Amino acid sequence: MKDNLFELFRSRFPADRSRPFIDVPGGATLSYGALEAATGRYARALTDAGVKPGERVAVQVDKSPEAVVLYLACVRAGAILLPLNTAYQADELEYFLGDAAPTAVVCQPHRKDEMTALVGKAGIKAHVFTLGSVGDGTLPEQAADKAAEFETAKRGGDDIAAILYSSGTTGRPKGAMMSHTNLGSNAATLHKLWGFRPDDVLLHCLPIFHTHGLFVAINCVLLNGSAMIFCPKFDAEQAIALFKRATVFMGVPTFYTRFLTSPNLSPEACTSMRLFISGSAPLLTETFEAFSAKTGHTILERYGMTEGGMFTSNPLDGDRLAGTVGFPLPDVDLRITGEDGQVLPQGEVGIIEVKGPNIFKGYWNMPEKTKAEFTADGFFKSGDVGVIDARGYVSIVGRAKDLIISGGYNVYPKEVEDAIDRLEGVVESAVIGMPHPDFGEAGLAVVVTAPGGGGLTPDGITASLRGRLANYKVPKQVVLVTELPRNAMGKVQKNVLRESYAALWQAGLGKAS
Ligand code: MLC
Repeated sequence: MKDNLFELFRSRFPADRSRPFIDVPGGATLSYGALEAATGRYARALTDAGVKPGERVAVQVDKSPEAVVLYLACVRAGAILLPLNTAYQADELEYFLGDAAPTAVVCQPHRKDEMTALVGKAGIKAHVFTLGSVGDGTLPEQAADKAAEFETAKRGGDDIAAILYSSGTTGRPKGAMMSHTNLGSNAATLHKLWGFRPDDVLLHCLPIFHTHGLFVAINCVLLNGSAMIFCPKFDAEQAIALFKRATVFMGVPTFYTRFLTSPNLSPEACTSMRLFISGSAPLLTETFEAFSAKTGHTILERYGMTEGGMFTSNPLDGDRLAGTVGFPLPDVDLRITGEDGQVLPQGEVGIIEVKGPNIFKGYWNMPEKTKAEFTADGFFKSGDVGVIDARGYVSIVGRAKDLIISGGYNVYPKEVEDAIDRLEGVVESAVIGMPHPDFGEAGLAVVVTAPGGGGLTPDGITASLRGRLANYKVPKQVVLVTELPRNAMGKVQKNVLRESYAALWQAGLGKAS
């Protein structure tokens, strides 16, 4: 039982269980005692619906204290949590359901019929629960009648606690399997490295269906047995007003650029804050410097990905350097390799490879893909291009894979291109990432239409994509062309497109928002 992540967390809960865990501004609060009881009830509701250890529970719900309870109830029941972005559309969901074959699905109340139909379409049998944003829905209703006592399921450290899906440069989205040890070890390392103190209060404004908001942020708080202020959605003004009640903040770079546009960001607003952390996308040096000038705080940038949580971090004590992601975590081996997989000397640019107790167990149902992503000696090939300087600081200098990071979300051009290419009247398309003042990068689609165009317009294409792809994947601009530039091998030259449209964007033809 002790290898079950829930028990690790429970061993760190405060002795006084009336101490707060979650505080929603203007809304609900949840103490550690209430958390303990509610996870027992939710775990019982899940197991009564037939969920057994090792089976999947797909969750697509709004951010709420109950959603956190559900995460921990899944872990406690030994089930595998499958968190899904609320922006995912029917086609995306059908694939995840079919691939992961969950025994239970928890969705927003207004999407119950749609989800039930998707379960049928995906050809699986799953109990559909609902959970709303204010603790409403069939799951909390049914859980209310259950006993709070629940014997935590026995799990080994290598058993899977969660599967997080990400798309890719080719083929179907892949589900990264994170074990109890993967999550627990990374949380323990970060908790120590970032110097969590008993009285810390984390201001939580991230979504909770991805690694950053779900695991990095919440797991540190749970290991600390302390409180978090839990905002349902990121709002820069609200967050700045809440700094005075908090000590630690974690955000994506877009959060910081939005703070910088506020007249209320000042040293006074941040007097109780001790640590600002940034990740999920590159933090521009301008943002780092402007934030320091406006608040006196040096943002701590760290680096990681879904397939292993965090890999590196700038130091808590010591120089936090702009443009770097700091040092490998104490329990993470990180190396830079060349094209033939040879390990490169310090100072040379190559692919970042990582190994450690946090690195995922592989992709769900994809042994071949898993094998391809690991080296013979067990390092995970991150696909990021980096370099290590003489002091040991790691910098990310590029990506080996075709990926756009928009507002902290990964968008794979291939997936968007496939969706565009399926539209009637489209011959082919190329999606490229363009610098964007708010989201860091945003997608631009360059589309070749059939002769006559079939009446397709950029707005029409955007509208068609909205129902098929999560909104953050929909390109911010679509341009129609007669052909795409290709090299001698017939491959589309995205670098040429980036160059041509960089000028177009700056000339104001592109919409920057
Ligand atoms: C929203 N939109 C986005 C977007 N977020 N478009 C591109 N990229 C995004 N990230 C869409 C909206 O749906 C809307 O479309 C339009 O853009 C404007 O929306 P908005 O109101 O300005 O956006 P908002 O709701 O405020 O959301 C922006 C945001 C959010 C930055 C707050 O994207 C966010 O919380 N990002 C955090 C992502 C995150 O947690 N990543 C962690 C991954 S884990 P329309 O069509 O309605 O006009 C990971 C590992 C690691 O990467 O290392 O951490």
